Amino acid sequence: MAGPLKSGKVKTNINLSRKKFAIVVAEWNAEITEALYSGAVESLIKNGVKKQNIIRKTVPGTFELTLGSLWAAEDKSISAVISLGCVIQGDTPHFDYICQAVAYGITEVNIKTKKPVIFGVLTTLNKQQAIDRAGGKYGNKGEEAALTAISMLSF
Ligand code: DLZ
Repeated sequence: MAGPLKSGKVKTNINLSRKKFAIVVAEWNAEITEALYSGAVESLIKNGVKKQNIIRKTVPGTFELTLGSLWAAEDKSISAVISLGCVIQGDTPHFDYICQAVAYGITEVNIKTKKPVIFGVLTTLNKQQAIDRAGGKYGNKGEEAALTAISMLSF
């Protein structure tokens, strides 16, 4: 995995067994987003999060991650939200609109709720690039997003 979180475990002095996480999963490209979800869950558990403290929410597509993540973050019991989606470029500019909207939307949710809302969205040119980043040769974006959530809670 690129970035600072290579070991799969985050050094933290917070008690993760008491923290509750929401994972919001987009259904579009489900084969990929389910792999991201598994990576995120495994990573949270490996770092001491209790299975019953991981709440899954599903939205239709990546565009809907913004509102779904806002709803999840508004729940007072939730410490951090992990937003998972996969947008694969097609023949029209739709890709650009969805990617821009969700990146901006998730940023807004972070600011509005003052909670870590992690951008676990793959934006790829083709399906193979997505497979490579959903448990393939370039790691798992879901795992990376989970580690980022824990890092942010340790701020
Ligand atoms: C419409 C659409 C398209 C073309 N591609 C994707 C995609 O690659 N990944 C994804 O998560 N969602 C896609 N969507 C659906 C939109 O995110 C959204 O659900 C619809 O535009 C309805 O708001």
